[in-house]
Amino acid sequence: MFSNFISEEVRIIVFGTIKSGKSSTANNILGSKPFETGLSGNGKTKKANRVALTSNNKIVVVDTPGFFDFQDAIHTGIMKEELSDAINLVYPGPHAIILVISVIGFSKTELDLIKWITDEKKDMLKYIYAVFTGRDILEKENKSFEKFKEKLPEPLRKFLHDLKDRVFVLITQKRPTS
Ligand SMILES: Nc1nc2c(ncn2[C@@H]2O[C@H](COP(=O)(O)OP(=O)(O)OP(=O)(O)O)[C@@H](O)[C@H]2O)c(=O)[nH]1
Ligand SMILES: [Mg+2]
Repeated sequence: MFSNFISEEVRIIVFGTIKSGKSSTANNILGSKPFETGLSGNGKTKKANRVALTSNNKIVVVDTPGFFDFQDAIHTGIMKEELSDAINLVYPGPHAIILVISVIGFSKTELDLIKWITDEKKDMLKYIYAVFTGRDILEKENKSFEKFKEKLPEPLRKFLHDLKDRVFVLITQKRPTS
């Protein structure tokens, strides 16, 4: 398995807006399902959670609660609290911070978040990877990711362009209805 080829621990934080598919992405990376996923309720994931791949503990993934409204998350301090909780769980620091975005749930929250990262959290940028969940939904509509990207707001397209090859479009878990 992949984990047999890495000699050092790899520490990954998964974050993003509510219901974007963070826990599904985290499970996907680990190849098991330690994190609860689903559409019901106000946010399945309540606190930053750390799970290490059990075979040899070489992949550590921290799943985080989603935030619904970026301005609210900043003003109430939730954003800072969530991020510092997650960072504390990956001492001495993360190798990757995965920003999860759903192809169906894209909103102003993501735009605000990206602006915050690029303006105020530049030190985070070198760790950021973007994962779009819901590739199956694009496939169902016969839409390529390139076509999907054309419709995205300019700041997000620029952000993705600057990430270069650190952008992935995945099927992390199908919605129960599909
Ligand atoms: N069709 C489809 N559905 C997905 C995909 N990834 C996740 N989902 C669905 O999206 C819903 C939310 O997934 P979660 O992984 O729980 O999302 P989350 O961001 O962790 O949610 P919270 O912790 O509640 O913020 C679930 O019903 C998943 O089945 C995908 O690639 N395709
Ligand atoms: Mg979750």
